[in-house]
Amino acid sequence: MPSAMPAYITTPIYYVNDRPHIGHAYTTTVCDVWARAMRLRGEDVFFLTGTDEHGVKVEKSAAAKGVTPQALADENAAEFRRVLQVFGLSNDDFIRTTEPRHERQVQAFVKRLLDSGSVYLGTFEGWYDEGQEEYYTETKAKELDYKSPISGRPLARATEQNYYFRLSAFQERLERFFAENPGFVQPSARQNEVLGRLRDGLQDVPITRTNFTWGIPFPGDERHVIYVWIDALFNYVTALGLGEPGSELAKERAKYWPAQYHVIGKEILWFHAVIWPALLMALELPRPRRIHAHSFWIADGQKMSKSMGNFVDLPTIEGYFAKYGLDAWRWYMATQGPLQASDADFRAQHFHDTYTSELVNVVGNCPSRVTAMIGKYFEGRMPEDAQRGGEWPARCAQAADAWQRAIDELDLVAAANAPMALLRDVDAFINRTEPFKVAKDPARAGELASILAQCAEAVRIAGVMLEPFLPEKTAQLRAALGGGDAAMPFAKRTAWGGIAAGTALEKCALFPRVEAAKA
Ligand code: ME8
Repeated sequence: MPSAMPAYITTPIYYVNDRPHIGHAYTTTVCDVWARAMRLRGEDVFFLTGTDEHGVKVEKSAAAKGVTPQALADENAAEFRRVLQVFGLSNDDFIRTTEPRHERQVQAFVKRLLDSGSVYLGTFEGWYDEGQEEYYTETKAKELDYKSPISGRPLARATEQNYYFRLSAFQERLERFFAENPGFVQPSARQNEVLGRLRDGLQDVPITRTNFTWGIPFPGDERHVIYVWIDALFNYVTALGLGEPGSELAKERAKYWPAQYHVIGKEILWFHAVIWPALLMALELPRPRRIHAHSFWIADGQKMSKSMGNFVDLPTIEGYFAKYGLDAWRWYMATQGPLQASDADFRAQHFHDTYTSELVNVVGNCPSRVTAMIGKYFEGRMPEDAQRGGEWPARCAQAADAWQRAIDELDLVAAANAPMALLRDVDAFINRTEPFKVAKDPARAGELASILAQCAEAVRIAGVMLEPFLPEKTAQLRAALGGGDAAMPFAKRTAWGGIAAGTALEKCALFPRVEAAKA
């Protein structure tokens, strides 16, 4: 049964001054696996991604290329869109912050903040990190030795009149909110960081800029443009039409708010865990249910960075697709990635070993063994199981339960492990019952039929749970096991007895062995 609460999941919106790389692919794939899993459960899912197109960085990159910021944004947004297609990602919309629907609503929200007194005009004296477009007070700048914590470049002295968001007024409400929602930020190590910084006390934040023009004009004072981060955070609600209640967009999509998950990298946690909830409080809108801040992919033990130029880039990723297939890439992202509190090292050899030990040796080999034996001993027809599954129905139900609980927690490793453990159990069952020996004794034909029917059915059920991770290969597996209605809800699809006796089954080979990567 679809639950009454729709499921909304978002990625960060990506800067268009950069080409898509493993980091973008990663977060979007994590969200895609979750979105597919929730659809499989029959939930009403909305999965959003998009591009963050304003700000001084885009303005500067465009100037360096001799094109307008809009032209640069158009080109790179198109590239991000193309990449999503190549990756087979199933997002329901792609929002761009230069779209009129977004700009109009951001202005409407900022106007509301101004009218309610949450935004005011003030003067700032302090330090500015140009690369990050971030301002620091004297105290903070001193702590940083007057250098950007990100790029290491010197901070610039700045005096500016700006509009400010009264963040300080939300100190107590935020503290209460965190106390009442202990799981708001995941993993918990990240929540502790936020709480620590919150205890230092909140200061009002400037939310406009006057030193460049590539941004959304501040309503009523067009010398100012809205700070790119404020503009960007609102994408999560402008895509749903929340800034224009009563609009067609809102009628269709307002039901998706609040988001169940904002999935982000840990470097942008403060904006999502503190500034965003405070903005929503000021607007009297519900807060998202969870912020999941994952860690980073690093490469061969080193931080990937734009300046080092060692990001696993698109051509490299496409090389993996060519060699191992798209599903193998998704599997590595989802099961070996930095979803929790530690970084994950991307290594070609590790990719290869994971492919071989999990996809070739288990997900590929187990169905191949089972369908081959059914081919050999039962002319490729699903045998009749007089034991009605024996202990397997309970074992499969337990795996499906574990899978569901893991998906609720965005624990993709545990969600992948549920069907993997099932397949390993099937392998162990085959090794223990030795159907190839049983087959030699005609008196044991019934036993043989039960063993293989149980294996085939357990494999089918594991396949359902693997669908969000391996959409292409599990479609092949489904076809080999006689098809079945992929649109049925998860509970029905994982119930025992989906393959009727007599159904024609085909031998399937899902993951070919691939030669080891060169060091
Ligand atoms: O920050 N490992 O955009 P962005 C894993 N526009 N994930 C990584 C990664 C890595 N090494 N590097 C990047 C922005 N990411 C803003 C966001 S949201 C309202 C505005 C992923 O293009 C990760 O999700 O720099 C990170 O948060 C995001 O890319 C940053 O993308």
